Formats: sequence, structure tokens, C-alpha cells
Amino acid sequence: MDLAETLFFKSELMKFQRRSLIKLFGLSVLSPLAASSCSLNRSKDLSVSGPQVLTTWNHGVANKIALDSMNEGMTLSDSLVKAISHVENDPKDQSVGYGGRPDEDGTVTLDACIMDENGECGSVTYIQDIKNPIEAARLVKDYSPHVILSGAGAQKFALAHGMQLTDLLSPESRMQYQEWKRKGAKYKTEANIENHDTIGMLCRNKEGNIAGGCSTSGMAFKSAGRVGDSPIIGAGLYVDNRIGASTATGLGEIVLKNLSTFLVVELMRNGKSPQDACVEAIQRIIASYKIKKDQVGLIAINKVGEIGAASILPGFFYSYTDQKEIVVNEAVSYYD
Ligand code: SD4
Repeated sequence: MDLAETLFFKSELMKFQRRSLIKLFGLSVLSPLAASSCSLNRSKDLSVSGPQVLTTWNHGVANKIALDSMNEGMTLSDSLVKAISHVENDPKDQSVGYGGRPDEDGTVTLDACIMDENGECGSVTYIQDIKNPIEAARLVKDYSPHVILSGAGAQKFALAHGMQLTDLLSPESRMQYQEWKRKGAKYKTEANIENHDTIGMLCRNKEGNIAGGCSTSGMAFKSAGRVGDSPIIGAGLYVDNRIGASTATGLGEIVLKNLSTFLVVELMRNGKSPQDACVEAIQRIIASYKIKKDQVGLIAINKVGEIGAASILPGFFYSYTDQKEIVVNEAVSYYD
């Protein structure tokens, strides 16, 4: 990075933080953002107090499932698969698994990946009629010589390992698809709380080991064949058990161009806190792409259990759970 670029990033970063502080101080102590700043700052104490779960969007129930699983002694991968499968099975979550919104042809296609504390990873992309792609991704991690399986091949692999075919288009998603067609079938890149709840989950167990998983049906009414960031290691999810982990949500094309979660982990490796790393990665996106109205949200956890979250636009919530609490907070955002 040359001097001009460095100065640009520094001044932009200060803008971001100032804006966040104004937001924080402009609100009452009990507001979500104020609570968010508390969560983000007090996590060092938690490094000794047992498992932690950090998830994109409002996934408190899944967090509790993962936390309980770790408390019962389940492995990080088992805990992640159990918790994320719960969300995939829920028809009300229309960005993940069964009930996910379909592509432009009315077909539900799913993306998922998992990366564990040993740096092993597995991913399925563009998989169809498999209700729990996170489980398929885990099978790839554990039983395939490859990292990514896609489409028909991913489905064949899942079936060969005992998974079953399920029609994933729920009545609600079918209706929304028909409505979208009636209204002219225009693809939109909006991915915020109103219409998105892709799950990216980071788990840290009581030994301080970290793993993560991510699962989505991708952008609603996307082009046939489209794969987003969520199943791509380094884009939708990255884990380095020596340093920490990060996962992303929002418009995948932006995250793919920036390899945002790999970047967050590298920034943490260079000494940044998870919060500063998320902010700088968002800043890097803004500087590169002049984004105004598209959303990306990033969350991160480090080896001692500090957490961070930041987004481009307001309205990105994350769920944090430990032995003491389950909280859903709004992340600081670059734009108001
Ligand atoms: C994608 N990143 O496929 C996903 C979408 C998402 O909440 O995160 N939605 O681009």
C-alpha cells in the first residue's frame, strides 16, 4: 500500500469510528448499539468462562443449540452441524435450506461450508434437493479428498453418504416467486434484515478452539447457476485456530471480490482486535468499490474470545451467546 492509500484508509477509518461513536453516544445506554459496544468490549473476561457462539443475524435459538452441544461435550463440527441444520429445517428462514427463496427459474439451490479447528474444510455449492447442505459440507470435509463439490456431483455425494432428497420449495417461497414473476422479475441486490438471514456461525469451545460454518440459499431470484460467497473458504467463512475466525453475509459478489473473511483473519493476525479488523475490512470494500446501497456484514472472534461486527449499511444484526447471555445487537455500520 503506498502512502496516499495508507492515508486514505486512515482518514476513512477515523470517519467510520467517529460515526459509530456518535451513533453510540447519541443513544440511550439500553439501546441495541450501546449494548453492542458493551458486548464488543467486555469479551476478554469470557475467555475463561466457557463456550461462545457468534452468528450473523437473529439466530439466538441456533446459538443456544450450539452452546448446549459444546457444553455436552460435542465436537465443534457436530455442534455447528446440529445448530445450522436447525435453521436449514425452518421454513420461516427464507435465506437458508428448506423454504429458501429460489433462483430465477424457481429452483432452490443451496451453498454451505464448514471449516474446523484443524484447518480442514468442506463445501457444497449449487446443491439441490438436499435439506441440510451444512451436513453435506461436513461430509465433504471428512470423507472427500476435495474441498468443494458442486451441483449434481455434490448431490450424488450426499446421497451416497445417506442423505435424502427433499423438495425444498416451500408454499411461501413459491408464492413469493410467482409474485416476483408477476411484478416483472427484476433481480435486486438487497440483502438486509427485512429479507435476509443467512447463517454464518463461529463457535469457540471451552478449550479456546474455534470452528465455523455458513449456509444459505443465496440471493433471492439469482441467475441460474449462481454461486455466492457463503460456500467459498476465505470469502463467506475463514478460520485459523491460531488466530480466530470470521464469517460474512450480504451481497456475496462484493465479499467474493474482497475475500473479506480471509482479510479479517489476516488483520487479526497482524494485531487488530476483531472489531477493528471487521471495520477495516468493510472500509477496504468501500474504498475499492464505492458501494452506496449494498449490504455486507462481517463478524469475527479471536483466540481469546473477543468479538467484532461491522457492516456497510445499518440493519445488520448479529447474535452472541455465552454461558451468561444470548444477545442480538446491531453492528456498527459505515453509512447511517
Ligand atoms: C449470498 N451472502 O449468497 C449470501 C447472501 C446472504 O443473507 O448472506 N444473505 O450472496
